[in-house]
Amino acid sequence: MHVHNYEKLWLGASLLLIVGFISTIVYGAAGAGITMVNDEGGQVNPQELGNTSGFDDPGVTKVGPNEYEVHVVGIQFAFQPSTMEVPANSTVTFYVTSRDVVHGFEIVGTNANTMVIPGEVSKITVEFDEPGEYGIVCHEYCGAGHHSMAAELTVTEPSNFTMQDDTQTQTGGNETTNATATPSGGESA
Ligand SMILES: [Cu+2]
Repeated sequence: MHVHNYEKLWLGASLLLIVGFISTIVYGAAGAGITMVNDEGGQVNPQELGNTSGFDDPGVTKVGPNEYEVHVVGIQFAFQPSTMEVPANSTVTFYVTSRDVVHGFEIVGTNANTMVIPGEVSKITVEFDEPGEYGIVCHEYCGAGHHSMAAELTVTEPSNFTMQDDTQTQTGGNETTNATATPSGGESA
């Protein structure tokens, strides 16, 4: 069978396009440090979060030099805590779970993005190189107030970073650490 040269050219070009499309999908799924959230975070009883280590007092905990853990609970229609602060150039591991229905957890502008399922702990590790403000949104429709379900993450200059008081108590007692004032203040005297 005779195939015209012009037709061969088009066949070749369309094959190239198909290979190109497959490559972009493979790169998007496996390249650029992208990994799926798996079940490594473990399981919890959503009714017992108040008695579950980490989720009984959600927030930021220092676990090593430049290493932080953040426990977050999603509820209709908020994240606990609603504001978080970590220093730049640190490794931050988020443990996120839900008390009621399926929620989403996305740190806008990063590739940190997971479903939040009651009973499951979604574990994501993020490295923030630059100080900045990040919005955290719920991106799984969870009910009438879904659109208002958001939180805020502040990545501060490491030299300006001070752990908030309640987390200092967790990591080692507050007798020696109450001399430095936190920038937020918040006294109602
Ligand atoms: Cu939602």
